[in-house]
Amino acid sequence: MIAPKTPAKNVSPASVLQQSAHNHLVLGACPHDCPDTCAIVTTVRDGVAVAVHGNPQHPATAGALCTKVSRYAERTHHPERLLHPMKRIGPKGSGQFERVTWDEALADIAQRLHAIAERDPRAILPYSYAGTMGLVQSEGMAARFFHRLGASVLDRTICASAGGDALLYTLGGKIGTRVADFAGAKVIVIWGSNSIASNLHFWRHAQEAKRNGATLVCIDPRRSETADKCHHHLALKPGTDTALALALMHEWTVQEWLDEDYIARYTLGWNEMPDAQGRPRSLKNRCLQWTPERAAAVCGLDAQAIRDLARLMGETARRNEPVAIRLNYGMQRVYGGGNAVRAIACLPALLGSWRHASGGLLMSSSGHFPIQRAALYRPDLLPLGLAGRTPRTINMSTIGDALLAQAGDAVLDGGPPIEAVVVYNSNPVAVAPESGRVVQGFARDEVFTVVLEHFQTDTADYADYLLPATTQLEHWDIHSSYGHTDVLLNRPAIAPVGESRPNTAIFRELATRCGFDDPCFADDDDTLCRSAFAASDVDFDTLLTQGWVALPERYAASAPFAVGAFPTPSGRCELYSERLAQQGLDGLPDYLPNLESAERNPALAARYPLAMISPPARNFLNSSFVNVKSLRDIEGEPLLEIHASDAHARGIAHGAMVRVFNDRGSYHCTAHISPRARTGVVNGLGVWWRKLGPQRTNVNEVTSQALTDLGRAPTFYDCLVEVELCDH
Ligand SMILES: Nc1nc2c(c(=O)[nH]1)N[C@H]1C(S)=C(S)[C@@H](COP(=O)(O)OP(=O)(O)OC[C@H]3O[C@@H](n4cnc5c(=O)[nH]c(N)nc54)[C@H](O)[C@@H]3O)O[C@H]1N2
Ligand SMILES: Nc1nc2c(c(=O)[nH]1)N[C@H]1C(S)=C(S)[C@@H](COP(=O)(O)OP(=O)(O)OC[C@H]3O[C@@H](n4cnc5c(=O)[nH]c(N)nc54)[C@H](O)[C@@H]3O)O[C@H]1N2
Ligand code: SF4
Ligand SMILES: [Mo]
Repeated sequence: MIAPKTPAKNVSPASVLQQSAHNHLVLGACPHDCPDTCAIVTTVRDGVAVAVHGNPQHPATAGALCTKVSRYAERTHHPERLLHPMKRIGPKGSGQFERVTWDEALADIAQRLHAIAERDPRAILPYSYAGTMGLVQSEGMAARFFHRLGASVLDRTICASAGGDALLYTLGGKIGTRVADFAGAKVIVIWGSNSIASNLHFWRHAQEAKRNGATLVCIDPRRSETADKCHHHLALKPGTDTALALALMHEWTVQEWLDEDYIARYTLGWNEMPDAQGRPRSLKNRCLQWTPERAAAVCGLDAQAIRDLARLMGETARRNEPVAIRLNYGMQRVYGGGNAVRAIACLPALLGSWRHASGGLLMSSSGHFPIQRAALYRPDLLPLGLAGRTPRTINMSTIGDALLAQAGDAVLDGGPPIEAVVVYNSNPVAVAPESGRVVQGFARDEVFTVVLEHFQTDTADYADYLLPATTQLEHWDIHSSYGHTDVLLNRPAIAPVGESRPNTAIFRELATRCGFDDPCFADDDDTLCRSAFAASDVDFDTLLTQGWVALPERYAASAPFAVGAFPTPSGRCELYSERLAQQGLDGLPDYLPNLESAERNPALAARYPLAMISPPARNFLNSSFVNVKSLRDIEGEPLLEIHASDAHARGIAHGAMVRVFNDRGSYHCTAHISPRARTGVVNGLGVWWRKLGPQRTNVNEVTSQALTDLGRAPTFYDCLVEVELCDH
């Protein structure tokens, strides 16, 4: 274990916890893919983590963790934790393994990867996502190793790249309203986000605003736990957010609620003339085509509800009071998701909401962090392994097709078939779209598969080698956030469980065994943690003693766009994006119907008339925690929420087992006739482990590998299905 260069001070952050002779407290960070990035305090007794609490001294955490992570000790000391390296003995996918030594496993893996790399390293694919968000245990050593090898580069699109690109083209980056500033807003629109389930610490600030008289509005096809607690809920059809946003602009224009001064000074594309090709460059002209009636028909809403929302936002802004939007990822998991985020990201500029610290919009705060990515991940090493070949990129969202593709196929970026895949921090067999193809791909004997995991997940079943990884309680890491603007340090609280090793240690060892002697492979985790923010004035000693440190003001100012200064090429909020136009795309946001919709594909909609969305269940985090019994007991079983009229039309009673299907596949779950579902839309809550669901399937059997308009992201919520009662 690595010792910190500065000895830890005896920290006692806990007014809620008593440090005693038997207990000691260790400061850490929640590693999960969640905007809140909580500071955690682990109580350790006799080498065992007995409890995990929120750090009361970290303002963003305020001493509270969500239910899931409150069970982190249970997850860490779970009886099914992987304790030893294992090698496959049964057929691929059977999950049958025998114990081997680390030496045996690493020697064989290094030898096999090296042999492939000598022929063509692009045939090796690292597959990882956000099992841990830590900058070090995610890609710290892994990226260096795969770059040096010359392996395929993974396009990490599965979650946020449609919205991320949209924000980049509109605002210039993932920058926004500070989360704590929402407490001062007068109107908060929670758009495509179930904050109570997935962003609890934002909800605290929204509650405070509500107590101070703010009006809360939720825009979500599902009547979520958050919608229950807002003053107004607009349950639009999935994938129609752009139409709603354009109708809001329409109303603000005709009612003269716009902030013409802000628009003139700090935006581009509101009033302009057509460009050289004659394409319109005026968002004003476009939105004037979107009356509330037209949008209402598209969205499945009342025109009056749209007018009321426009009035609420418009009049509040005219009174010079802050209107804030909490935008999240719900609406970007459809074909037009990038355009939807672009349209919504234009709204605060039109009302001049950015003038207020408590106005504006927050989607992700990750762009505030000055992470030293080049030093940490060493992309400069990539050409070394390639011996004159061009590197290639594989999109993680089409992993099913990629594993099954032939040499030269587009999904392989024109390169060779995949011969080896190394999975860490991810569970693609459960979470990637169109599971039928994903499972078929991972089942191929020709694909040498290594999985680094805490548990024997659905993906782990397909491993040739399954390697036990440490959890957050057992390793060092450093964290940025996509909800707040603090840096957090995570210290190991206990020794690695069993023979588990940090991801970094495993890739460091593989690098050595492949003969890579670049000095960067000798960096220990302490060095990696320190290098993440090395060039900025994030004070590491404060991190060691306090566990977190706020980013210096120059990176994380309140009211970032009060006087424009958008980090776009024009320095303005780009309602019209010349960069998009140059790619041959529409420079203005427009409504793009779902690929799977009556508008675009009436024949498909006739066969599969229900739109399915699959937002996460509150007590799971993607597919993590599904195997923690106390949390699974709360969720019960895989559910499909369905409106009473849609259920009755199909003879489906509450609690019945149903089959959800389309041309891609089918899965079984229990129907819940629920007011949370609107007519025509079913909610298949995710993401269960396949092997813990009925018939060993989950919701991704029916989702598609089609990609979004921007950002090459998946379209999980652009998915037509039919539902029928099961025979048994
Ligand atoms: N408890 C819990 N927390 C999580 C996660 C988890 O799995 N469980 N996952 C984490 C991850 S990886 C992420 S990316 C974030 C996601 O964070 P959010 O994007 O806030 O995700 P959700 O809470 O699922 O909210 C998405 C909401 O969008 C709605 N929605 C679906 N389609 C549409 C649409 O077309 N338009 C609109 N307006 N709304 C739509 C869904 O019904 C859902 O309520 O949450 C993180 N936090
Ligand atoms: N139908 C549908 N599918 C979805 C979504 C949806 O809304 N609907 N959401 C999508 C989204 S937003 C996302 S982000 C993806 C998430 O997909 P993933 O990033 O794959 O997330 P998880 O399913 O949580 O799997 C993470 C795995 O990493 C492991 N892990 C955690 N920490 C470590 C570590 O330190 N080392 C190693 N080696 N392993 C570790 C965990 O045990 C867990 O099995 O899923 C997507 N899939
Ligand atoms: S999952 Fe989110 S809310 Fe829960 S402890 Fe982690 S950062 Fe906090
Ligand atoms: Mo995500």
